[in-house]
Formats: sequence, C-alpha cells, structure tokens
Amino acid sequence: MAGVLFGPDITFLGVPRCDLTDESSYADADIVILGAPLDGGTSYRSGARFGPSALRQACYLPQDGSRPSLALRVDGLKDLRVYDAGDVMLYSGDIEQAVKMIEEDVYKITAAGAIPIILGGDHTIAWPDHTGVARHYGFGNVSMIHFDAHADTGDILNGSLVGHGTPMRRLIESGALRGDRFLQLGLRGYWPDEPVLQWMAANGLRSYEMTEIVARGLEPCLTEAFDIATTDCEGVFISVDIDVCDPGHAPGTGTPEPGGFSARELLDAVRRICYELPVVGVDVVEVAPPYDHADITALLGNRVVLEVISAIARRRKDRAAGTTWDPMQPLLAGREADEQLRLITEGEQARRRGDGGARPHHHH
Ligand SMILES: [Mn+2]
Repeated sequence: MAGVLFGPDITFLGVPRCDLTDESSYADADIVILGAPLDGGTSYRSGARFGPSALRQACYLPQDGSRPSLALRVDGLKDLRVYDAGDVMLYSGDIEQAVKMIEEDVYKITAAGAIPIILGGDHTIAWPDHTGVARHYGFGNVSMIHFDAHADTGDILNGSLVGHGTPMRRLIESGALRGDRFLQLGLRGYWPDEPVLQWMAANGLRSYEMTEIVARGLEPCLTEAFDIATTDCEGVFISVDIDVCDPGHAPGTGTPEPGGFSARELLDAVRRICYELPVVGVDVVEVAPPYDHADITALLGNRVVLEVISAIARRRKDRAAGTTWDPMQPLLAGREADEQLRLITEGEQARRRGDGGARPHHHH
C-alpha cells in the first residue's frame, strides 16, 4: 500500500492517490507526484526528510484537488490526470539503498508515460530522479536545467560518493546526463573549489552565476539555456533546489546562501520552462521545514510544483488548439461582462426602489 513516511496520510493538495505496486492505478496518469523524504545526504543541516509532507499541504485553500490558475487560466490538477504515489519508504541512514529505491519508482512512473514530480528530500535525489527518467528516454537524451546556489558537482564529499553535493557529478559520469546539456542557474557564494570548476569546464557545463544573471537579465539567460537544453535531446528535466532563492524568500533550507532569486523570479522561470519546453521530469528539493519561518519556504515549494503542473496543462491545451498563452491578456477579458453588468444594474435599481433586489453572486 502506498502511503507517506511521516505525518498525516495526505496527497498533494488532495489529488487522488495511486500505488506504484499496482500499475493500473496510474496507467492513465499525465503526472505522478512522489515523495522522497531523504536527508541522509546533507552536509550541514538535515531536516529535508520533512519536505514532502510540507510541500503537499502548504496552502491556505482546501485540499480539494483543484487549483484554477489566475495567470494560466487552466486548472492543472483537474485538466491533467495528476496522482500522488506517496513516499518512497526509504531509510535516510542507508543512502545507497535509498537512491536505488527512488530510481526504481521514478523509472516506473516514466515508463508508464507520465511525468514524475519528485518532492525532496535533499539534493542527493537528483541522481536517481534524472537517472530514472533517462533510463526510459535513453542516456544522454534528457537535458537538465538546474536551479541552485550550489553546483552540486563535487566528487567525494565527507568520504562519500553519494550526497547532496555530488549528484550532478554522478549523473554526468554515468552518462545519464550529458555535461554539455546541463544548465545551471543561480550559482553564488564560496563553493566549489578550483579543481571542481575545472572538471565542470572540461565536461562542457554551462553555469549561470547569479552575477551573470543580474548583469544580463534572467530572460536572455533562460532563452540561451533553452536553446542548449533542446538541442539533440528529447526532453528536459528541471531540478529546483529551493536554496536558489534568497534566504529571505526561502529560509527553510539546509545550506542557505544569501543573494539569490526572488520567489517571483523562480516561479516566472519555472512557468516559462514548463510552457515552452518538453519537460519530462521535475524535482523540488532542499525544503527543510525545521528551519522554516511562517511556512515561507514550504509555500514557495508548493507553488513551484503548482506552476509546473499549470504550465504543462496550458502548454498541452495550446498545442492541441493551436493557440498561444498571452500574459498581457487581462484576466477579466472575454468573460460574461454584459451579464455581470445587467445583474449589477438590476441590483442598483432594486436598492433604489428599496426592495433589496437580486444581487450578483460572488465567487471566490
Ligand atoms: Mn543543491
């Protein structure tokens, strides 16, 4: 039976549960959400094991499996078949076993034709997450766009090949991910050191430092990254380390680094990727609720997942209809303006007559 490792047995915002041991429960899925409550790979503050549970529920609206997007004018949770497979029942103290279990579950989801969205967990999981997807599409066929303050390309950290500072190195060494189809955005701070940077350069990585993004603007950097990510690759995997955002926007994380993206910049970038590119897998990692304040980080992570789902829904709708989403189209354009005006006018006339009259319904 599928379930969650900690806390109340809930699904992401109330979407239906599926069970990865029962193929029929997710055979028709467009998207399957999977929790990977692993924090045995952290080098500093642990606590990301509580990420999946926080990401599933951080929201002020009911857990009703429906979220109509004001910006994208779709209800991703309803327009797509979205299931939550619960958590990988892993042990954070046995990281080698944990990454194998995660990879198998991600592969199952991808092989069923669905897009996996993995809720971390620390960034160790990017290794099995991308590998599970690449096993289906072919090694080297899935590029990666990686949001992070840190490069995560270390070789051996604290004596271990497996950890949250090394997943991208493991992916590139195994051939699952091509170094020259790996785009990093948001790097800053004081790590890694020169030998690691030399390894990155030798393997053709393209890393956009925060300083470059500020100097050039985020949009041109994204456009350039999109071109690289879609050349000779079938799909794009997005790995979002929440610490790409400034600690003021995402305090609840294990290795915060000041000077990062705003929450809005991250959501805008994720929306653009999922609308414009063939996204085949996503993970949202390093949300560590023990260090959070007022659920700021959990709420942002929840919205990153929703933005992914909404933008994929809108992409599919537009591709089927031959239309294009226009962010400059006013929210209220094209609605039943005449009918609303009639109701308002009737109500005002009735109030003048003093009989209360019919009032328009207000939907929240
Ligand atoms: Mn990371």
